[in-house]
Amino acid sequence: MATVGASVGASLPPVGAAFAQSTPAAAKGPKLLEMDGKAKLAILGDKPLVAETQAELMDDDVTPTDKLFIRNNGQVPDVTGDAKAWKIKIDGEVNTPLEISVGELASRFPNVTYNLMLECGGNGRSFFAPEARGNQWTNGGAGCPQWTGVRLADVLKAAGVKPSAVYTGHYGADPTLAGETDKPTISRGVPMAKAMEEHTLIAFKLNGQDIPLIHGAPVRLVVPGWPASASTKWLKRIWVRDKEHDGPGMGGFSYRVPKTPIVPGSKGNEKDMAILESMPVRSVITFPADGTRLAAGARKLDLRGHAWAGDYDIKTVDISTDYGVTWKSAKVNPPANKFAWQRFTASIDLPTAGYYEVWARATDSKGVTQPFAAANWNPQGYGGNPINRIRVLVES
Ligand SMILES: Nc1nc2c(c(=O)[nH]1)N[C@H]1C(S)=C(S)[C@@H](COP(=O)(O)O)O[C@H]1N2
Ligand SMILES: [Mo]
Repeated sequence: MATVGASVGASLPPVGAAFAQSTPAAAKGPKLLEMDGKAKLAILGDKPLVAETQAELMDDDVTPTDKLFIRNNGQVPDVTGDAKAWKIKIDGEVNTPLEISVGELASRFPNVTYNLMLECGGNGRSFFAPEARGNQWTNGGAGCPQWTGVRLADVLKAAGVKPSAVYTGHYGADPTLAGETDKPTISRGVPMAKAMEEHTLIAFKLNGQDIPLIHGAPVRLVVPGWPASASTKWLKRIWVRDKEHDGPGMGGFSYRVPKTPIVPGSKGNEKDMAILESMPVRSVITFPADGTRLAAGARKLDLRGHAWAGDYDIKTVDISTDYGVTWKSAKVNPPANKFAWQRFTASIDLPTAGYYEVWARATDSKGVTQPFAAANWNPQGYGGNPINRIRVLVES
């Protein structure tokens, strides 16, 4: 196999230079995170803290805790005292409102462990042209760690969901950016069917350990496959609603995509937007890194990556080294469980020395494939999932 040497990213044209719209944030050289227990993730914002996982750090089958991306909307709350005594409330359209501690939760309901995707609704935003409002994620607002907790469905059943229940509303303990504690920083929810899905968890462990503070200690929701904004950290309350939830982050252009395509860069109409539910199909090449230089004579490249598709499985991943003229199928592994990402591997030929772009394109179990450029432009940039591209130089 070819040897992988130093990155030459800076000396090559940006990925997809042929695509005028694509200037990956990484090319600008992001500031790197310095935090105990965390890898040097790429900082996209520091107030609130937002950091994404570089593609080459997304290579593990199970995302290690230190490599999981971070997305806060407000401040990190003070979480002190006995984690097991932390209480969450279930109220609203239920027969018996519950106030239950993390300790009781873990002992009263079956504990389950799954590898579950957590993906920011804005993942891929940087691929939109013109630029959409918000953190300029490339593909690193996503990870697939192992979560342990109880099923939200079991807890809701114990409270007795009324026929009038339509939607959940989630509340965390984090103060707003301005430091207010009397109003929610963000409060999103999901339709009852998603709340009752067996992989939707109230989680208290991440990769077998207590959830670190930055990821929602001591207890958080994990609503896999949907925008992670519903996966409330520092969980305090689940309000079962008799209508679609209307907390901060539910209205306007937030986590919504146009029902009919709008002119890129236009204002759009709030009334023409629909809530983004299942996340779109995406692939990320995790090895080699973008900008890899291969030694002279290298004629093969064994690459690998992950692909996932919200509520759906990955059917195929195709690789091209000639700007999409020809494609070759990658090998795609089954997911560890539903809502886990899938490993793909491919051995590709590099017929001559020189410059290549390697493209990966995943297709999901509904037959939906990644577009060549971020499609369905929207003001806040959701659903940007163009084919993944890396640059490789074979020295002569
Ligand atoms: N309480 C609370 N929960 C939250 C958020 C937040 O700001 N406050 N951010 C959400 C968003 S937008 C994302 S993408 C995920 C990120 O989870 P992570 O930081 O553990 O990766 O948390 C979600 N849960
Ligand atoms: Mo997010």
